[in-house]
Amino acid sequence: MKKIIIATLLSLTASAWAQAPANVEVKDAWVRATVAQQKSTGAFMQLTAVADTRVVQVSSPIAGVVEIHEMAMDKDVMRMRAVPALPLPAGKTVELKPGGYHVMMMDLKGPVKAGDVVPVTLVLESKDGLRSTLEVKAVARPLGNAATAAPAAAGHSEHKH
Ligand SMILES: [Cu+2]
Repeated sequence: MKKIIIATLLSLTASAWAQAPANVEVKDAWVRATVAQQKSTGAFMQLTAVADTRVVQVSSPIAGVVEIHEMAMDKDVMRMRAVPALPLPAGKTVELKPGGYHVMMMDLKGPVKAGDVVPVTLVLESKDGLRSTLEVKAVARPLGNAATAAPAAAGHSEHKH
């Protein structure tokens, strides 16, 4: 009898712990590879939360400073700026992509080569303030085409004139 109670308690604990990381699904995580002397790059992914969640902090061992940025129009100029948190509304896929939200990695400790697997840690906060971490493995992709190399110049801004 005692054994059963302990087992039940253990499984409750396990599910409470598992709940937070499983709360957010990550798809297609990647980092833009760098060229020589480049000191910053971006990480991109698709995030889908089961319940309302916010990404409140991001870190990576390859970068000294990591921020969440958004690209936004400011008087006809596309600029990026740091946001304190990235909201992940329940059930809605939030896409971090060139030209939109991205994880900005600055003060890089070395070059990022295509094929490198870059660990990225997201700190998530639930609606009731509970925090958990989510480990993401982002694969570095080469600077291939203009769309990924120059997100600021591509896209909507050109159509507004
Ligand atoms: Cu940025």
